[in-house]
Amino acid sequence: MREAMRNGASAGRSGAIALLGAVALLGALGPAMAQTPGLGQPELGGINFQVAASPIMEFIHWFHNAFLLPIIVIICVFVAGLLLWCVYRFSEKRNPVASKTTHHVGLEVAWTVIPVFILIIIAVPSFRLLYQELTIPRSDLTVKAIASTWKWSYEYPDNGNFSFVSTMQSEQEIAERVAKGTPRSEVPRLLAVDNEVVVPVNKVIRVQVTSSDVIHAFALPSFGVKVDAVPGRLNETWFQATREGIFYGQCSELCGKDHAFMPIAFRVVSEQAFAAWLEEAKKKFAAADQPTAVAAATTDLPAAR
Ligand SMILES: [Cu+2]
Repeated sequence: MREAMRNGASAGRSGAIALLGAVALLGALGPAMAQTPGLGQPELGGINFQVAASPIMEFIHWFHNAFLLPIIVIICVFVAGLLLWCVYRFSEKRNPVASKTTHHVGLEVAWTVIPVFILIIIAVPSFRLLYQELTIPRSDLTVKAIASTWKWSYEYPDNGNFSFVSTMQSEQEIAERVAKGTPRSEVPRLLAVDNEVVVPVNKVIRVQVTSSDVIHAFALPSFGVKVDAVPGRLNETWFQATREGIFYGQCSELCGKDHAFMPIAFRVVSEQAFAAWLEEAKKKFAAADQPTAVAAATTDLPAAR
């Protein structure tokens, strides 16, 4: 891109157009470059969920932060207040003669019925969220994620059926990428990988998840996705990324000694950028897909004589 900008400055009208194009591309890449803290990766000292980048994660944010949290705060304050008031009001000093009351029908009905109503109120959005997580809409693209100790491989079954392995990068490899111009925020320690999964923005992505050895779990917090990777089973989940950028997740099932070192990296790009990447990836990863060539035997086996 820098080269395009340099050429653009030195050559006449077409150069100016190229320069404009490069500036436009820079502008388009802008949001992805300046990674919002907490978007697609954890932030230092963060206590909230990661920033939402899918409708499901927005629903999870609302359900937890705006719905459940106020309910549990009200209940906790009420119960703690009641306890403190009882300690104060019914101490031996203020209440020397204890009441002999053992039953109160009205109270007993109230403290049974009110919690039931609270649970029913919570159940309504809870089941709605579960339903939306588990019902996969018409998908535009399928990505198959296969876990193994301790890396992920990915397949694009409906887009050329190529596959590739994605492994965590060492700190030295990260330093090399930063030296080549990748923003530091895009390649966090213990999360950056060599081959990122690339998907288009605003499209429904169906993710099929399985494992080739032990149980792992596929999780991408900013998309609100977490599903077990079970050997011999094909689990499914989905997400619709609403913004471009790089999104990281980790294996979320204790799977063995390198459980902490098998990150998941999804890069969300525009539809055009995805089409361009797809063409390149088909060529790049096709070579790895070729069956291993075995030299034909030219001499008869001793047993065949
Ligand atoms: Cu694992």
